[in-house]
Amino acid sequence: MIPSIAVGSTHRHSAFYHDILDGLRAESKHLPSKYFYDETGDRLFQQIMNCPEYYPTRCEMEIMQEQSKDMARLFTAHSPAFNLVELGPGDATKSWFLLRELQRKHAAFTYYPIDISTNVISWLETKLPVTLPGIRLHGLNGEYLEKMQQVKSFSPNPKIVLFMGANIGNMTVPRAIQFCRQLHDHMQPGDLLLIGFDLKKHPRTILDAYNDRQGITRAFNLNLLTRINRELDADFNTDLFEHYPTYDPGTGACKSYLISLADQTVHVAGKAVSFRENEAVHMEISQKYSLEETANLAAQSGFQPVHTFLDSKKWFADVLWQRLP
Ligand code: AVJ
Repeated sequence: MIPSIAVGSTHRHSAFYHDILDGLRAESKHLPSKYFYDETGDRLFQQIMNCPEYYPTRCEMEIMQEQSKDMARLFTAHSPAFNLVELGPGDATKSWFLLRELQRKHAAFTYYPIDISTNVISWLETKLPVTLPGIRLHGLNGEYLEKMQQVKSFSPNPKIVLFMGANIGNMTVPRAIQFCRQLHDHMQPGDLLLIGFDLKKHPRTILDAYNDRQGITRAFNLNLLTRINRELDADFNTDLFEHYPTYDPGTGACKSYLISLADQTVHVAGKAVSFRENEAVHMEISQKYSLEETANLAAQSGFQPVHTFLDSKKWFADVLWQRLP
């Protein structure tokens, strides 16, 4: 029998299709937050970063504005010539301060931003040479680890890897350990890694950051349902799901859920998915760390902490690690 070419067949093999349906069919329903970032999601995230309640971006920006000089000093002392690899640079507004300091010091480095979005890479390749004339820049479009491997074939120089913006928070702690071990395996002994962590602080401050009064974070979560409707021929009614952010100060896990407000059946690419009233769909984790916990993560993944850069409120840390042999 030849399988019939049914409605939705164009989606059948996409990773998006499989990830969404697997998540919705699981015992505890979940949707991967990496899919938040379509065009609308990118715009909503920009708006979140401007919300009064969403502090992490401003804290890390302060670190980069105030301490890039110290960072650049540590980097150039480490190696006269190096490859500066940035994972998920966004518009590089934060790393820009570091790049400028490195240029001022006439450091011999090539900047390799790695991003899954072609837009991000082409934007950086057009814009950065304007404000940072003479920058040696080689954008790479694709998966982090795969592209890191490729950097080695371009240049044998030591690597300094940046993974900022608390993006590591979107992994559970076990996943973060696994990811840092993979980074370790893609680096050489002595190479440096700078990771941004959102730190534990008053639980109310954290919860408010994911529950802004303007409802932008709510829209950010619901937008994934709209994206699924558009790209997978689904029929979610976003009015029947409620944004429910949580923060557990014990574990440091900040999790967002969508709660079904009714017994309902939704169709995704022709497949029926049922929700009970009050059933939760886990959307995103933004894990918070203490400084001790970041040091434990380093120890468990083959790195030695070298330096900690904190903002004035001590709400955010960019930690510098060195890869052990
Ligand atoms: C981009 C992953 C750091 O988890 O704080 C912001 C994304 N989600 N508000 C975060 C996000 C809801 C953000 N990161």
